[in-house]
Amino acid sequence: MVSRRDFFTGAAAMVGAGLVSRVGAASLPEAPMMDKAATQPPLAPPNGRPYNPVVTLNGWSLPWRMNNGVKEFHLVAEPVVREIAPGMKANLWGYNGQSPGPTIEVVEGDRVRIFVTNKLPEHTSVHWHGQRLPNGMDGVTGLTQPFIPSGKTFVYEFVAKRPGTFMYHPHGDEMVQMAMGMMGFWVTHPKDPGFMKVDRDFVFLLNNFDIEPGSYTPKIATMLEFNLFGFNSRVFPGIDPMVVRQNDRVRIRIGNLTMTNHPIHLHGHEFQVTGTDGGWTNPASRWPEVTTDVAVGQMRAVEFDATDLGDWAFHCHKSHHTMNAMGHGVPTMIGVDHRGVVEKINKLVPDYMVMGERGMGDMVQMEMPIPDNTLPMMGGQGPFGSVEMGGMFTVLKVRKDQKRGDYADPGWYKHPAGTVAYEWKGATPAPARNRSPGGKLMEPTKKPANVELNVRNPSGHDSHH
Ligand SMILES: [Cu+2]
Repeated sequence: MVSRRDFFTGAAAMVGAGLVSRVGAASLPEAPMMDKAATQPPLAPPNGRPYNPVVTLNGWSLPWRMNNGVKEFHLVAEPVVREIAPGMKANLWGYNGQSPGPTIEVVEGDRVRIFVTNKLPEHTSVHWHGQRLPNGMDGVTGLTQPFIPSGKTFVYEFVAKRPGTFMYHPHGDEMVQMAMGMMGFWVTHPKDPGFMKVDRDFVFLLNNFDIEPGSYTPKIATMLEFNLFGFNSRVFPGIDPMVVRQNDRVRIRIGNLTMTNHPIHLHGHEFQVTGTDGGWTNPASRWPEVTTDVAVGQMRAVEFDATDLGDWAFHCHKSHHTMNAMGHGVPTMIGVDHRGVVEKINKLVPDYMVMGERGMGDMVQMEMPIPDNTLPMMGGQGPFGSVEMGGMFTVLKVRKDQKRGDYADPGWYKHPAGTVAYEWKGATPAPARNRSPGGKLMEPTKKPANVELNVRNPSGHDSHH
């Protein structure tokens, strides 16, 4: 990666040498690249109006060049290799070395000029999702601009009028380009850095991919049957924790460019939705929640005071979305006793294993061999064993002695003695049970015929995520 220091020194040198003309740019701004999927520290603004920078989960913010009061960014659309989690890489399309692209941070009222170089094998465009801008800067191929041909650079320029939470993505061959990971986050900070100030401001996009175990490239025609669900093109256990100091005011901003909605759930704290795609919510309109649904194309900002110490799960509440590729499309074997069969099969196939007759948790413990370049369907080693999660899952770590501005992982929470669920070792008499079959149900008018229906989806897949 081009370090920020090199970038700014270079930019300053260029300005000093008079290489940047007074009107517009005589040269392209440098395009910083990122080759890591780790969360980068917040990018403190070196010039321009002050603001409180965000932290992009498993991502970074794009440095800019200041040119006569205009913030100039350079995005390069290109094929990238993204580590989805340790043990799995994917061939995606993205911007400046990664997918998603870098977060762009500007301040309300900033004039912004974005150079977009297309290094993809096909044409593209960039739509600045949610922004108020001149129609011709809206990035819709064919409707508001010609497409950006492969190998060409286009310039977008507008004033970031409305503060809030935004996204960017192509608007031309969207089905392919978004399935390949082309998207990025955008934050327009308020002019007054004290407005709705928080101590930590995390941002990320929701993603879905369909990548066959053992392969590297997403299937682009998949409409609903995705097998990998992520935060910023990472899946658990590859998603970094959100580390905060106790009593920090925390904001988490989420953008959804997947094909379905995601009910995002936080443990141990209540939050309020303080921002949507349309701006900040009116304080009188807010109510407390522990789960908020983020629909397709929407952005949500949630806020809370991190009062309670611990390692708190933070995840999508659709259970298929906290599971990786191998867990989808397996038959239900619960309650099927194959012990006798297994012995017979084992004589023929020594490695044969019964899958999931007592649920699928056992399969995590077995650490079954899996194909190259895929991930266990669920896992992630916690202090008490496997977390049995995948996909859209991470941990909010609230610590008393985490220093202000320190995002380093403090390790696992050390629970005070007597505060962890424990095994009951006393007598276990039979519990009381309600034996009434129907309670106070009304009698059916006609008795149903005594027919048992066995419905099975012929594809073996669940098509309702
Ligand atoms: Cu989800």
